[in-house]
Amino acid sequence: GPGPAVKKLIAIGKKWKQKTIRGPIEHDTPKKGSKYILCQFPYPSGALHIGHLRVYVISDSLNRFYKQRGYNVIHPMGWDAFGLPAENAAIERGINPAIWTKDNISKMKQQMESMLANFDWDREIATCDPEYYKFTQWIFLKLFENGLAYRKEAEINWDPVDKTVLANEQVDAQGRSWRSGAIVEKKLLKQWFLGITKFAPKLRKHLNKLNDWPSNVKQMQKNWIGESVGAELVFKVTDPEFKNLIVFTTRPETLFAVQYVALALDHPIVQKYSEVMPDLKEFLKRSDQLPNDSKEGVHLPNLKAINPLTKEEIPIFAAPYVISSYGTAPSAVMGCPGHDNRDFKFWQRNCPGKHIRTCIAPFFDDASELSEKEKRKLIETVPFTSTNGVLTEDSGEYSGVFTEVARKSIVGKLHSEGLSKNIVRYKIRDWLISRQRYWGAPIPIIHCDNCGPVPVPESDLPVKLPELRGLDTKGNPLSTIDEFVNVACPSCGSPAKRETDTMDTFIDSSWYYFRFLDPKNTSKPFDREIASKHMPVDIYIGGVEHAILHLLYSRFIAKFLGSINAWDDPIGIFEPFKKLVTQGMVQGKTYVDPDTGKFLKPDEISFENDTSGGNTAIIKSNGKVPIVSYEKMSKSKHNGADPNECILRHGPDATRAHILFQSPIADALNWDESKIVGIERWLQKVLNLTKSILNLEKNLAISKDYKTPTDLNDAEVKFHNDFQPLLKSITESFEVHLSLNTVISDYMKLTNILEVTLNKGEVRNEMMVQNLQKLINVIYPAVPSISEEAAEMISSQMEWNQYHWPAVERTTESKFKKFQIVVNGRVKFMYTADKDFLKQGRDAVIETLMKLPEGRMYLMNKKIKKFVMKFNVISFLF
Ligand code: ANZ
Ligand code: ZN
Repeated sequence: GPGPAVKKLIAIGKKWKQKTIRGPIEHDTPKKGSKYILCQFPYPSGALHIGHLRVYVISDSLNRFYKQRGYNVIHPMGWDAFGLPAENAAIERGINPAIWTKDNISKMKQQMESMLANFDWDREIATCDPEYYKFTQWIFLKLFENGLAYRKEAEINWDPVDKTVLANEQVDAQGRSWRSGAIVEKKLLKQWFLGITKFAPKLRKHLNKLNDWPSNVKQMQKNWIGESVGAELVFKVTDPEFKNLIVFTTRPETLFAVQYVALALDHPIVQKYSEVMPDLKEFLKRSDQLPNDSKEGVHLPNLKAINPLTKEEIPIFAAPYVISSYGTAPSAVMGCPGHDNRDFKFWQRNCPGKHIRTCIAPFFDDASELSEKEKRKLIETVPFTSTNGVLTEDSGEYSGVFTEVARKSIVGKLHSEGLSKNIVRYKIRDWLISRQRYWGAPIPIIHCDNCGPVPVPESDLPVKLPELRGLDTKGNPLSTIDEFVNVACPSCGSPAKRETDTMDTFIDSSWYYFRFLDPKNTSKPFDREIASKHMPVDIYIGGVEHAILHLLYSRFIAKFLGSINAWDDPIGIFEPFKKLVTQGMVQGKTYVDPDTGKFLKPDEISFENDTSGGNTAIIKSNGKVPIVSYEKMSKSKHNGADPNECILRHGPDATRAHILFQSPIADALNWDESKIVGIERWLQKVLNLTKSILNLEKNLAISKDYKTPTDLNDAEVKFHNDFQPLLKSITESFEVHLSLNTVISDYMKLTNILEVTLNKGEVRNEMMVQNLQKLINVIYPAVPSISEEAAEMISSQMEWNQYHWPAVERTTESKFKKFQIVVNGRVKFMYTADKDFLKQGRDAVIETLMKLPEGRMYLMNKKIKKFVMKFNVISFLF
């Protein structure tokens, strides 16, 4: 168990718990405006894990800092409460998902309080509350009204474990579900979609304005949105039924090297020819089993395409590597093996040995730093995929022209012939939002045979989830509840059926930051003025795993809400999060048996003292030394850490400071609880120091507006000058660099300066107290209960505002200066005098020096040939 010193830290945490979770009280600095500091709200699983703790420690520290700086801080907390775990618990254990969720919320709230998080609990929301999802449904209706919510039959991602549909964003590169990890299946189903693609140009363009976002997150969004600037070119085909075939290309200047056209398997030409080509029909049948990047293809021998520029006839293939169209023109590609990797591979496989054409060569200007060898290598590279180059000799009037220039004039020429159209394409697809599950917001639509899909009238919102005792089926129980399903059509009154799909929970979280600003509004999701005043969120803290999903959806919904005038921002870009902070993962210490490769449980390890005074882990069963590494925490690796236990063992402040200290917030944090002792020692030192400084003089009290005196002695100057840069560094680490690990190390440095200075005893007591107060002020964001404890001691002796953020003072100069006395070019001795010493003039200076013992030794009875005094040098030439 913890020793007495640590026990005291734990007790202090308890003593100040209520006060610290209420946060700093208002103080008298004029308000500088407001700050909206938000951390991603959690799913109420029932237990905070250490990753949660890290986010909340970061956001709470920033919250307290800005409050001390005089801002009105909005720092809310709520619950992303719909979703599958509640439903699965309900199925497995027969518990009502609403009750399960409520229980978990109250457990997690307690855990947040035990780490002293200061959240605006009066803004608390849970997305599963009817008062909340009423407005999730309202937003859906607005999307529907604007043609941005629609239902269509589509090939969708089916998660066979969770028995529901997933959005593209929720399937990883390996084709697995983000939630269950199951390999996703394709199914054809009628589903609801949101028109995020309509916002693709703005979602792409405005990424450039997000200067305070990590560049990796922006890059991931860019890739996901997948903007391609190119042209649709018309290839005539030798089939009277089709005549024209449209390809999309970003490289029209490669037309001189095009050797074939490839069609997606769902292209109407492919569909038609499969009727008469058994091999094609058979190929289509087994195409499901082909990998995504398969370079197989089938030649359509009875058909040719005509290159719109060279008028040459070229072959046509059906090829699965051409990605099917979604609603746009049927997909086709002009194949250019000499300049494109995918086309090159396709050509090698389907036309092995056949000549590969090129029409672009690298261009080297005089300034090129490449060696002849490197140049030759580049010239010989096939495919040559660079977009920088010049067109080769066989390119007619474009020979020798730079690619960019050739591209523009070729497109211009084809355009005038009606064979080209400039176009920007996006890879992103509309957002599939219907889920065949119970625990989500019902889609507010009624299907009527006469009227089609009819929106539920706004006055009938929310469409409430019918209560269920317990669920016993996987799949969607809503469709089996007749009272829920059977309703009258709101439009014509005839018997109709309610939509039984619920919404993807990512819709709930795509607008929650608006609701936090106006959480009790019963008539609207949020007030326009209030939202416009406080949006965007100033600092948003969360995990990088949401780089695409949540962060892209939120940007979309914020822009949509902007487009319907639900909020306004002065620049009109409707970005929800100004600064984004993605905190690194917390990794657990993992022990592996070197013989078996098995992950070991903590109780399979013992620790022995090693020669250097540290601990060596030993495997109990075989006495061997395990392999130690830090890895993502998981049950199977037995490397998890429970934040509650850490708080119980070390108190909340030590836990908080330890988390901040261990690594920069964007980096991975290797969790090692044993390293917390350094933090504990520091906290004890802060308390001891407070006591000692206050004991310097009984009844010492400095006034609230005590100023650093001007008549400082050397020791005081040094003290002052060491202290101020650290205060500045701490302030900037919070405000500018978000470097919270250096904040903690600066705290320790400040503490040491105080301690050393106290021990030397050369600084007047008032100054010691003044700087102690500043230390206690600035540690408040990270270790609030220790700050409170010290503040209580100080305040019992004098009036003082603990929640004030100290201003950084300028460093001062000493009144004194050290002068070098130089004789015939050599420094003979030093003399400390008032810094204005030289202003007395030559004679007075010499007279003073002559009186010194060293002066008598080096200067007396000599004839001065030359005398110079400048800066801190006094020079004699004899
Ligand atoms: C000819 C060409 C020559 C191309 C060349 C590229 C290089 P990004 O910008 O990455 O999306 N493409 C067009 N539609 C496609 C589809 N449905 N499935 C697969 N590939 C498709 O790439 C755009 C390029 O991807 C287009 O430019 C086209 O190939 C191919 F040296 O046209 B390109
Ligand atoms: Zn109707």
